[in-house]
Amino acid sequence: MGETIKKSSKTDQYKAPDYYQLDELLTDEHKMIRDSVRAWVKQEVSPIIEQYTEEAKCPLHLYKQMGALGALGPSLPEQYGGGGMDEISYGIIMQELERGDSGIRSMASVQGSLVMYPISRFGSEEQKMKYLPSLASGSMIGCFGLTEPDHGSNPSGMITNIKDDGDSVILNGAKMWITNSPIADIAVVWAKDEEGIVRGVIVEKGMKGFTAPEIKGKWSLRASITGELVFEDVRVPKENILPGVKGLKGPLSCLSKARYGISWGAIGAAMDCYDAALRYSQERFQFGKPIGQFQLTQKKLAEMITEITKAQLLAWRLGSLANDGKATPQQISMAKRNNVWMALQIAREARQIHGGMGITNEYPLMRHMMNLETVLTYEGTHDIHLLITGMDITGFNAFS
Ligand code: TGC
Ligand code: FAD
Repeated sequence: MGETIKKSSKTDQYKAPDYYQLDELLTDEHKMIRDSVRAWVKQEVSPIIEQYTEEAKCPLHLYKQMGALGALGPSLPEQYGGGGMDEISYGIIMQELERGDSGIRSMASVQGSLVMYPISRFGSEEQKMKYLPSLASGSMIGCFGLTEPDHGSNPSGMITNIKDDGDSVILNGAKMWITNSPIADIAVVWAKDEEGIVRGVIVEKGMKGFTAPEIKGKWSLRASITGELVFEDVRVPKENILPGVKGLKGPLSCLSKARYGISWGAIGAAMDCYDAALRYSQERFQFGKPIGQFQLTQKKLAEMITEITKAQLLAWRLGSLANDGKATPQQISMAKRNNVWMALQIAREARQIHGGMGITNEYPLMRHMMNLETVLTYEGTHDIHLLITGMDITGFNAFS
């Protein structure tokens, strides 16, 4: 697992669409960050991603490179190795990574927003010093355990629990669908204490009674590794409990951070599909003409660029609100839901424009499409985000 696959010699011809001159909304620093991540994706991700996907392998060697790029925890404080960047920079980085592949963006999302963020925000000084610099550099890998076999959309029902035992707690339970779990050095695990209050616990690889088997057979996000977390009387020192938060708002605030990144990331996948379809429509001839001359192809392309542009504006405005500390979880839900759905529709339309060629690994369409099925479900499903918006505007809870 993780061994380097030879780079393909195929040239990545990607040209990012910017129909509404959104570049003018970005600072020179944003553009510099964007250009460096875009160039890295072209050089390091595009030449290997189809092969890693086909073989269902995680390109682990990219972690340290992403650390060096500043893609792990970009908007976290610099003091412990975070990037100290603003929220728009964080979003742009996720967009560029997911342009390469949703699995690569997932590697960065989990590490930055679901592992480094809770330690940075809720951890003790000792925990920050011990874990954050190694996580920021990519020399340590983390995972985030919230979902359980019987509690996905409803994490408040979790049964994973900790019981007091002197200087330690004893952890029991199981988590399911955990990105990175089989390769992670640490897991930020959410478990109920004896009063039924959700607490965050840092579990380290090698602790007795802790295993993390891989989940195989995924047709989506194949370049990202997923597994379980199983805890059988795992003794965890109390110093590994995150002292700064109690209750479900702990993990849910991490989700807000990661969902924000996904709302930008999905645009990257859509931009890649649109760009491939536009080029193909100019190069592919049928009935003696480029297929881009047919009105039905133009309808598809025109609708794609319209939806991408709307999503870009939504993400940019959300980023501005986030920079001012004003983005609400509900606004983040709307952007995650809209932009992931938009990207999935565009992947499907772009695949159609490519005809039969669209189902091959010569083009990124099926890979993005299959990946986006996961992105539509994780970090809160498409329907859960709709219900979050519904509750926000009506005041009525339709979850339960
Ligand atoms: P509810 O009563 O609404 O909330 C409990 C407490 O949390 C607060 N809160 C939030 N805080 C910050 N950010 C958010 N997004 C928040 N949402 C809620 C809330 O204010 C309350 O605080 P307090 O002080 O009153 O206690 O909780 P509920 O049990 O009714 O649940 C609501 C619901 C269904 C929306 C929520 O549980 C939910 O979002 N479910 C979806 C689960 C989910 O998204 N799981 C994701 C797992 S991680 C993952 O998928 C990683 S994939 C990563 C990758 O590979 O990239
Ligand atoms: P369920 O909650 O069982 O939902 C099934 C269906 O029922 C969905 O369509 C849902 O929308 C619908 N539904 C549920 N409740 C309601 C309701 N009240 N009203 C209407 N419809 C409803 N989790 C982590 O903790 N950490 C990770 O790193 C992580 N990585 C993941 C990686 C991958 C590849 C995948 C696939 C998942 C990952 N997840 C992770 C889990 C992910 O967050 C959950 O799959 C997701 O939250 C949905 O939970 P579920 O799969 O149990 O579906």
